[in-house]
Amino acid sequence: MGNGLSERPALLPSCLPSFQALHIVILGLDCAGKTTVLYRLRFNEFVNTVPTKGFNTEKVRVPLGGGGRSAAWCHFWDVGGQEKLRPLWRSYTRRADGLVFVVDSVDAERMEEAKTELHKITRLHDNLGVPVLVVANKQDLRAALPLHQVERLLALGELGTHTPWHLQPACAIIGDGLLEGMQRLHAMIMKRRKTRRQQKKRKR
Ligand SMILES: Nc1nc2c(ncn2[C@@H]2O[C@H](COP(=O)(O)OP(=O)(O)OP(=O)(O)O)[C@@H](O)[C@H]2O)c(=O)[nH]1
Ligand SMILES: [Mg+2]
Repeated sequence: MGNGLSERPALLPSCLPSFQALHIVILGLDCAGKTTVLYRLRFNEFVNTVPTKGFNTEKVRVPLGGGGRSAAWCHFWDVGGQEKLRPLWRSYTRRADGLVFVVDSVDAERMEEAKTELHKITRLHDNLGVPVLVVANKQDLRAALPLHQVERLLALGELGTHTPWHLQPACAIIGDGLLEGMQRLHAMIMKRRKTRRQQKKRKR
């Protein structure tokens, strides 16, 4: 994979203004690695996690390439993935610009469950058309499913023509793949905004 966050300087602190920050919600089954993703993006280091009982939130300036000159402020919401917490997801996604759906690539047994949750959340009226970055996490482990199998088991092709998605292999503990994934998500969000602006203009 390479080109991971681990090879980059620490991200800028989140004390700078965050107006116009993108609202990004990180979802996925429990133990998929959501909080590890969040803190890798925020601190550019591995943070040992405990299962999330509610949510974690961080504002992060995510570099978009181009020699570090361009970046996007993202306000991340990482919501606990335990079954009893999943009904809460929809209240976090209501005004989301983008979703990050993290899957444990080793957990073949629960891919079906992950698929059900992914399709359920993307089909909610408020989330129609919201771009999704699917993170195939834990690719550092030997038993990790290859990307094409993750794509098939999650039935990403059935997400619908209105939901742009990108499947990104990643290892959140060292950061591989996360920055590339975020850049793809940012590009999808910007494309959607442009399309919506053009549609509004045409209606006038
Ligand atoms: N090997 C490996 N382990 C990982 C990776 N990402 C996360 N983990 C581990 O997976 C476990 C669960 O990670 P969390 O980030 O707490 O998972 P979560 O999705 O936030 O779980 P909930 O808060 O319960 O929803 C931890 O032991 C992490 O260290 C990865 O890329 N590779
Ligand atoms: Mg968590």
